[in-house]
Amino acid sequence: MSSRYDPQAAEPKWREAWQQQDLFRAKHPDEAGDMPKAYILEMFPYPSGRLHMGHVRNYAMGDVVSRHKKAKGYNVLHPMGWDAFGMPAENAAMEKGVHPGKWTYQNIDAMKAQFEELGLSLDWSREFATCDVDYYGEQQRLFLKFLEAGLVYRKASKVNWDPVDQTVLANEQVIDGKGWRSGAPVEQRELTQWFFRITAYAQDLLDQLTKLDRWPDKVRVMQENWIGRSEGLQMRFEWADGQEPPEAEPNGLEIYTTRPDTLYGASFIALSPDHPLTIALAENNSSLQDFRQKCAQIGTSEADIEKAEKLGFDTGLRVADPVKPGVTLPVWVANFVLMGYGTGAIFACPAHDQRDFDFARKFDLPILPVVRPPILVSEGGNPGTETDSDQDWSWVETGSGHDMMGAYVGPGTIMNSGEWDGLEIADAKSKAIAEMASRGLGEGKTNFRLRDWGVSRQRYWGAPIPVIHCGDCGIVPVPESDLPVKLPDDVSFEKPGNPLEHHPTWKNVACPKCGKPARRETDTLDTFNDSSWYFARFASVDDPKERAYWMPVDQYIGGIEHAVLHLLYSRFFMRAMRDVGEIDLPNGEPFAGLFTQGMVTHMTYQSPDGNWHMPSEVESCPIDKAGNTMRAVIAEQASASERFESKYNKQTDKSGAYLFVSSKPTPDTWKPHPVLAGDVVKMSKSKKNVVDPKDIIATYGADAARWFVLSDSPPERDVEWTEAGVEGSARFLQRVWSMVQGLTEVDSGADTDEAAALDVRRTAHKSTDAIDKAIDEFRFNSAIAAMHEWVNQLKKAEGRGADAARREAASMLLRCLTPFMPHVAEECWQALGEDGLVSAAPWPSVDPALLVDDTVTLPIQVNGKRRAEISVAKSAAPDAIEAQALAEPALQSHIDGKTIKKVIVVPGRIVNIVVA
Ligand code: ANZ
Ligand code: ZN
Repeated sequence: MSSRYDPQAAEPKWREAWQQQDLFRAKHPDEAGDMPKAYILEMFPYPSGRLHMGHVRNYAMGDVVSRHKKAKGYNVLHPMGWDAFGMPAENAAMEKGVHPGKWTYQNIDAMKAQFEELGLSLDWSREFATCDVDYYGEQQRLFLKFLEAGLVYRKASKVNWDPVDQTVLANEQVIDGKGWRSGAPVEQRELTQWFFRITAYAQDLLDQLTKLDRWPDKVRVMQENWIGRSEGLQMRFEWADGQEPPEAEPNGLEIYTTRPDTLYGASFIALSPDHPLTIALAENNSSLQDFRQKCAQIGTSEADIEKAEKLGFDTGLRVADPVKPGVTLPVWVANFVLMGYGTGAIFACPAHDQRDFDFARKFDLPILPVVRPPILVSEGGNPGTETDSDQDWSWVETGSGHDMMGAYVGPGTIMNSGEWDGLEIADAKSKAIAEMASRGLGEGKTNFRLRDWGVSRQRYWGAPIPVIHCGDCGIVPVPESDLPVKLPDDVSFEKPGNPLEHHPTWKNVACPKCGKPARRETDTLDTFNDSSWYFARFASVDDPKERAYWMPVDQYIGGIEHAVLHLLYSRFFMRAMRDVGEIDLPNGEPFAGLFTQGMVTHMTYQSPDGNWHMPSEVESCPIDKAGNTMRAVIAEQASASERFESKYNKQTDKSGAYLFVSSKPTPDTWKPHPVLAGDVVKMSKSKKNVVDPKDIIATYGADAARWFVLSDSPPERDVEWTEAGVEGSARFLQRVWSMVQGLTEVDSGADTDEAAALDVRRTAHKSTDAIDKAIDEFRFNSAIAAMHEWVNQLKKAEGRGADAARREAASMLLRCLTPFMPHVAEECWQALGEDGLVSAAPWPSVDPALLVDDTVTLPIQVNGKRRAEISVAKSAAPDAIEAQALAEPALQSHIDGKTIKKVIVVPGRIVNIVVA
């Protein structure tokens, strides 16, 4: 029998065996009997055409969980599909002239082949791509149901418009105010678009977060902030005496504030550039028009606006200060006030809001502090706060905003505010709200930061929005019998803009209501729609009972980058589907458990000329202590890189080897030269620090790759890919194989050394138990560490008369290894002569009696001095303990040649020996 395990031969063979037995097909609820269900899902991939290491880690984790659950007797659903709509396919069409559909399906084929090589326990029978007509047709049907239920509507809204590509850009596609592809300055445009009413569920989405106890806290916090519930005051600032009320706002200005306690610190009113009053005033005021134009050149995202320089325009209008009789405040237009939040107008309190502060400093407006920080007197005698004592706090005493270095946004009590002085902030808020309400100026109001979800995209490669625009009937839903609205195949990407819009005939249809010529909607749905319910489709295509059985997903695994959008949209979608009778999911929560895994990182390599190099192009060159080998190499290359020599000379990797670019991969273009080993960062194409899973699988096999990405760090943290690491994994595989080989050759009769056998058995049961728990708790690296130790112990026990116990332990070990390295586990399982496939075997049962230690350690004293200790069975009789103690080698020098007068055994505690 061969002594080496050959992954290249073994891996395909076992995958074939699994497939033949259809091992990973989820059972229909009717066949599942009383098996509990487990729906395990990793975020489905975008079919870029290539598997990367991040995928390997993500899907290896899901596979560990799935295989473990299966072994524990669960009916497991572990499906896979493709998130297939989106811009990259259209970019490929524009760049390479290939149809987006063709490009996508080719990529799916290529990636599926790579996926299969990983040996994942997937139920491929449920596979689909979101660009399949069946799938997006169903999505259109859901859209129409939402429309009917009032969960979808159309409104004009601001978008980022790329004037060159003639398309709407997502906020993330605007980089420094420019389109990410065209580089053209982005314009803000008003466009009528489709929206999903996610805000209808804002409170529920927030409330239910607290019940998602198997979600990471950080994701819950991010969603909470994104939803952004705030309680405040909405109130009217009336026009000042003598101020002619402008026509657009005859009764004053409505503002929203979360800090009504700071009303005495109000210094001006700020309107959004898109506030109706601003727009009305700009009609007869060209400089205000110009100002609005200037503001429109900043992106529409809050982050962009936050970063932008403060711009202001004084309208000359004045309102009455609501708390200071006779005082009036100026009305400005400010670029940092958004129209989409609150009322699009604020009162500014520069002393206690940083944006207001920056604005006031720039335009020389008053800064009036009204909150007194909780003061501590520090050693130097200066007042300070509990949080920060080396600030200049003189403004607290002088009451002058001129002395402030920045806005004070911390806790405190109210000052400079008439009757409110001395109140805590919270109490002052309530008092302010009550006062304004009693004067009929306003009332308490809850606001959410969450906006309705704009789902229109002026693109081709997405699900067409299934409505028709009729000149007479308005918006007419496509009748259900006419669904799906298919994308036309014959499209051109030559012209900029939406190919559906350019298509010569596609949009011309008869109105389903009146039969007159009408026009199809040419917007397609944001691809986040596709990923908002795919998991429900996996659960069942059309059987509501089966869908209800599988949902929610018990364990969802994916990247933290999806903490808000995807994970929030999915929560909305399930509520909307539930409310239109499309899913039986009472709490509307799609994912009962969520795990966000860390990334795979790699060291970066850069040449003196600044070029990045792939790890496969870099060789580390070991040197002797005198540095001879390396010196020779560097000397040879000195002309090319002399200037950098001293710097690059010192570059070594972890093992102390020098690094330089090898001439291996492309001998004609590369000349060996030293490279700089840089930071360890997420694998990315731009820094070329990527390792192709394909190469790794070809060299080491899928098991070694899977094992390595799970072994080195806790799964929520990043893991650094190293060649040495994956080599170590490959060695471990061989170690397991040789350990099993050792067992197939021994005659495993009865054990001759009972103590050794017990030891082996105890480790087996303890390890199984620990691995079981570690998998349940997403501590895969701990499980792996336990398996390493276990294998060591089994190796050590070789030839010690415990072969039967070792054989039994190996059988348990293989079942624990299966979720991690399923191929080699099968090969070993077969070699051991076990029945069937280990992938189908149940999780080893653990004998609780073997989990508890039944030995105790007893100290031995000789004439009152502690001299040694022994390990004895808990149940050992005093006679036996005495005999063992006296035989203890470490004791002999203390009792040799002496008379033993007395031995006192206190079972479970101590042994006392009295000698003379
Ligand atoms: C007065 C004030 C005084 C404010 C103070 C803050 C501090 P959150 O908590 O996020 O809801 N605001 C209101 N509407 C706005 C808009 N459309 N664009 C920009 N800013 C707006 O934030 C609410 C606070 O943000 C409000 O409270 C308002 O400024 C500002 F010491 O009012 B505040
Ligand atoms: Zn009509």
